[in-house]
Amino acid sequence: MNVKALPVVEGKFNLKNYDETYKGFDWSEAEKEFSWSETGKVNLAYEAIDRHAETYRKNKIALYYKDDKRKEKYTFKEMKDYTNQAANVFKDIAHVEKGDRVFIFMPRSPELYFALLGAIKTGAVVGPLFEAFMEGAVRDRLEDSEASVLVTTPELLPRVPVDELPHLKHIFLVGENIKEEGKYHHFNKKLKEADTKFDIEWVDRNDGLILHYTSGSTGKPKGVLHVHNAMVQHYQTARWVLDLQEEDVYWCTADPGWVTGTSYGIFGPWLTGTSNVIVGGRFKPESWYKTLQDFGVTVWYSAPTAFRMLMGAGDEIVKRFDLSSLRHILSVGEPLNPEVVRWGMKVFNHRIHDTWWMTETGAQVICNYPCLEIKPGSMGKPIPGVKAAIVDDQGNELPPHRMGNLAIKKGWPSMMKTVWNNQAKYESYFMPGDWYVSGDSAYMDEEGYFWFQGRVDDVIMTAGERVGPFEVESKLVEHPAVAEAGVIGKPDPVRGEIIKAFIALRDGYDANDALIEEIRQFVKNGLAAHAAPREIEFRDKLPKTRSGKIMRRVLKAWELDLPTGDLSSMED
Ligand code: 6R9
Repeated sequence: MNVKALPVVEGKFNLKNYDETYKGFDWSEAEKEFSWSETGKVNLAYEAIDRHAETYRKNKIALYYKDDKRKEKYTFKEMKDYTNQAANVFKDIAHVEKGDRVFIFMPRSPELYFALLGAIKTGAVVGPLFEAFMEGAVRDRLEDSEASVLVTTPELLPRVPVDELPHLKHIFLVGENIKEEGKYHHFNKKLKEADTKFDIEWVDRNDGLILHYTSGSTGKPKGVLHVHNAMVQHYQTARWVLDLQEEDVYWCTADPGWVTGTSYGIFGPWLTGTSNVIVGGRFKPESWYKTLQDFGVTVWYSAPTAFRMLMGAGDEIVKRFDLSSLRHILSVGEPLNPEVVRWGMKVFNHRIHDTWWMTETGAQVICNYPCLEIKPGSMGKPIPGVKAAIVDDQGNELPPHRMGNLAIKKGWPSMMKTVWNNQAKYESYFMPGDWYVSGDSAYMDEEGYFWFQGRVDDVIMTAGERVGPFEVESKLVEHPAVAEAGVIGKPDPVRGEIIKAFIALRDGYDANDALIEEIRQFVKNGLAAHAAPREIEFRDKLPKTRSGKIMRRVLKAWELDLPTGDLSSMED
């Protein structure tokens, strides 16, 4: 393999002028960064790890890892060796070949990252699963993908119905003192014994890389397949949107079971040769602030639900930490409430940059950039090289300020390749005009900023007015008593639908009729009379996905006594 040294980052790839770049950008420029431009073949794991180990980044820290028990760090050279060892383990013991599915079901730990990248080096398609999945969820995914290899822990093994999964040939257990027998192997032991040299499986750009299962409102979860070519967009957005530069210390809080935890927890930061912080264990405000402080995190990517929890923990604890290293904060997964942006300005003195994308898009699509003004509440503008629009149900583009389907012109580099075993489902995403239809409802303003309104299914029609649940929820969380809010439309004989809000209160507030009335008035005065919830119900917690999304369809199903659909992605 003819290795090309990486260019020193001189800001060449960081976004300086959005409009100019948008006008002139061509993906072929970014594609030249990768080996296939010279050899025709590529492997993402090589581009993310090995190539750096062959340059001045060899002894740079690639991974800072921390949880309650472990604190470790690994250079790019060490990552190269460990991922080579993992690749050898898969190849020699499990005979993994290109295209085989290797699934990983375990909590975050360095071994998870060695396994995931090692499997990619063998040409396998990797499938990361949330550690919290129960047996049914694990079975559905391993069955549908026909995975032949699983990496898990002894603690999680009882949730894997091994006897019912005929394709599953090898199980690697991560931990200490593990008995090896038949198809069960001790991963750490095998890793230690394996060679640190490995002949990478060079693949085509459009060969399979990763399967992420996502839940829809109906049916079983679907396996969204991404290919190695996605790296072009991971890389480019890591520059433009994450704004990663040589000296950065980056922390993405997402688990690899969620697409954010791979595209931007693994691929984006390492394709750009960035020092990446990975933290295992549970969410605690103090320990999050301590992580930012102790590692000197400069770029931080998290989600609205986490920011709202930090906000709920109060401003005083922020002051106990030195967060002066922070320079760039981003959010994804749910609409970012303007109140949260204002809070971020107050406590961090930084704007939180919202980014919109989906499992299916594979990488960021509509974003706020360091070089662009932020309009709090807006998701920002499409990345250069990608066209986004609001279209009607026939695929016609709508003018500014009209609410409609958020759609993307087919053909961006990280677009899903297919839905596993379900080509019909894949095709159902597209509309005439080569539009990929996201299922989100939004509008664009006259300056080209996009404003999220809700999932198309969640948009409320009340007395002839279209109301996006997000607007109402954002107003609700501005009220000092409200920690979180989920808003649904409830069928009503007179108004078509009425707005019902489910609210979790902040500590120290009591649910009572006076508060209900006060909150209703607050929305009425702050937004519009028709947007004020006619019904408000208090709950200790709102139903959420493991990636922190409020599950409005579940609220609605509970309210109307309807089937809830697939709940495998729901938090306990
Ligand atoms: C990356 C990811 C996708 C759905 C998407 C939308 C919601 C994501 C958002 C956002 C408003 C944002 N979503 N980012 N909504 N503003 N910045 O989240 O992928 O788990 O597949 O979810 O999440 O509804 O359609 P995924």
